[in-house]
Amino acid sequence: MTDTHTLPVLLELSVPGSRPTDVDDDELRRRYHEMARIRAIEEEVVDAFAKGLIPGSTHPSIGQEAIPVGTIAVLRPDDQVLATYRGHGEALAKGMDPVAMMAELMTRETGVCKGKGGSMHLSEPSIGLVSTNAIVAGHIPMAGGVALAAQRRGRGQVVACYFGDGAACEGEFFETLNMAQLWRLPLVFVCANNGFAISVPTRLSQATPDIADRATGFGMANEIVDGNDVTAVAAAMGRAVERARAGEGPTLIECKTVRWERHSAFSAGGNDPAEARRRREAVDPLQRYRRALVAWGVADDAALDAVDEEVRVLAAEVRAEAERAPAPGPQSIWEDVFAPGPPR
Ligand SMILES: Cc1ncc(C[n+]2csc(CCOP(=O)(O)OP(=O)(O)O)c2C)c(N)n1
Repeated sequence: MTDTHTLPVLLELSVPGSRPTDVDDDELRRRYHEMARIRAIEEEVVDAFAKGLIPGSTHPSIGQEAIPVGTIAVLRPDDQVLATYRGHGEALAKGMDPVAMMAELMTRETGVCKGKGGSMHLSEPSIGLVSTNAIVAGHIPMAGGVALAAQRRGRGQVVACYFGDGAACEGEFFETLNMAQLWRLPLVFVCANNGFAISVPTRLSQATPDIADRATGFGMANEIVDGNDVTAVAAAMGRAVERARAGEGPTLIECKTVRWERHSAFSAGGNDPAEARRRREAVDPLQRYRRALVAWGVADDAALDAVDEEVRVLAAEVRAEAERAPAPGPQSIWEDVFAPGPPR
């Protein structure tokens, strides 16, 4: 079978594109900083996992940073987000404190969920990060419910729901698309099509090359973007959010991207991790955006090198602080649960 599934543009072929006219220089530079910060923190996560500091598993979003940063850049603080186990980027971009996130990954008492959620179950409703979720597609109908509640509140809030190509094969995905369109919910479906569901390439699991097409069957607006181009992602999200706030209903945005070398930091190897790394680096969203900022005269290489260094230092500090945090005490198993306390 021929692989007709489109991929992000290779760095060597990419041209910077035009500078967005509706965004000032500070915001353009902030987006680079944000992508670099997520990358640096994720690299610490991978290293901390390898050293046994993160129980369970963890799913890096390295190489997919343009998706959370580009989409959340156009959201309001009171908009809401639901993401997957590969959701550290969304959590950070939505405003989660990185130390509280890292402490959660290390299941420490100071974690954002007091160490009870771990890497795959982050939640901080006060910043609009409703949840990340380990069940593939399980959060998609939940996002439909959150969007229905937002619609009923009538404050113009929008909900963004992130998921992968594998999730787009689940029945819940189709059911939610149908009801979201029927009820014109203020919901943006953001599919990070990174070409793989664990070990299964999309060409062996998807009947059609483009996931965005599935929205057409429900009469829903949809777009395909190069998910490694933060500017293109933000522009598509801007259109979707405008539509949602205007009461015109949901949009499905398919962001074509490339996965980190393995499904998770726990998975052994995979097909060829070195080849996967080369593929990812060839379409790196950070390098791509760096070129654009330099071409537009918004920043120079020296300034961007300084950002890279600043976030490396910050990420190391984040990790060190999380490592110093205590583990939850045994009494905490009786806290934050619906079941009654210990037998007396
Ligand atoms: C309902 C359900 N089925 C299977 C799994 C096991 N599983 C975990 S991640 C994953 C792959 C999902 O791939 P995709 O949606 O493309 O997201 P990606 O991991 O590539 O970001 C699977 C099958 C699960 N967690 N939940």
